[in-house]
Amino acid sequence: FLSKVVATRRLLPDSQARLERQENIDLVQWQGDNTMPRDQLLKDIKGAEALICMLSDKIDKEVLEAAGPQLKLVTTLSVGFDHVDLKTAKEKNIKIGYTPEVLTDATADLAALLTLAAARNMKQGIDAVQNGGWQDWRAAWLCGHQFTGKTLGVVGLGRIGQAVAKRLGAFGIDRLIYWGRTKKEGVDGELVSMDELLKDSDFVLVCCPLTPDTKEMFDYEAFKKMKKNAIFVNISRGGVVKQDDLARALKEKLIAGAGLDVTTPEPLPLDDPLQSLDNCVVLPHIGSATFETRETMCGMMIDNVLAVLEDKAIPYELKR
Ligand code: 8YV
Repeated sequence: FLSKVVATRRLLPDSQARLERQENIDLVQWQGDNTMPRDQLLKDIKGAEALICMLSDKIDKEVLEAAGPQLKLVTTLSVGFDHVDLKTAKEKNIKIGYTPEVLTDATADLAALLTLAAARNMKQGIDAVQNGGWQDWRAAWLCGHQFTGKTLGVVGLGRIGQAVAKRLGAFGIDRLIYWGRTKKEGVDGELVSMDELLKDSDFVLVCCPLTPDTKEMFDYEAFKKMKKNAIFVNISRGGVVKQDDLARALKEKLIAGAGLDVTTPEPLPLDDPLQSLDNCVVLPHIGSATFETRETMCGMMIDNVLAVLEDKAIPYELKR
């Protein structure tokens, strides 16, 4: 007898093959390159025992109810879970699977890349080379900001935040300060107030989850408190930033630059004010996108599915 499993995407090759090999699974999988349309998900999820989903799928009450009472697991290809209605899932006794830890290095690498790119005017540099702006050499042309002796402020010094701090430490960062709910033991950094972090940091790195507390915490007032030479980097969720305020702050040169892997909405529309700012580097939410990491993440989702179908504890469960 077959268990229905819905996947809103294809997985990486090894994991895809493994999923297709499972003889006890009736796999219903979206094959398109784009996000599985919501009406399709609402239809397909009916009768499913497990759902394999991703960040761009909104797993709200309507989806969980459309599934029916046999749904046991929602497992997501992410460490973030702000796209899942945890409250309804709990009420319905649906387990949540996620992919912590394995994406720390890949995401921290990308955060370092974005910090460097924003600090060293990579967007203007590439544009100059490609569009004829590289004509002459001037001493001050495309000068950016160096790390040596500077202060790094991390908002949310969890696993990823610490891994980014380690990477940027190698570039000469002198002082690490952070803001968060708890003091981190064994970390060579200082827990400070948000005001202090904004005032003292040369690089502000956002690595915290999106919650009602962190929603739009970076607004015009926050950017106004930052240094004029500050570089703002966000690899968490677009929702922690009031994006129009960020665009305004960059335009008015309240801060020097920004590097973003996450925006609101995603994809970022071509006519969004951030697109035309040469001091804002935007990447399309690819923090965990390395072959190694994504294959591992896909494998974890399958481990979760196989466990739940055998009524076993799932190995990568979000404990609530
Ligand atoms: C996602 C992410 O995995 O893990 C997260 O929370 O934001 C990314 O690593 C990726 O966008 C696919 O959902």
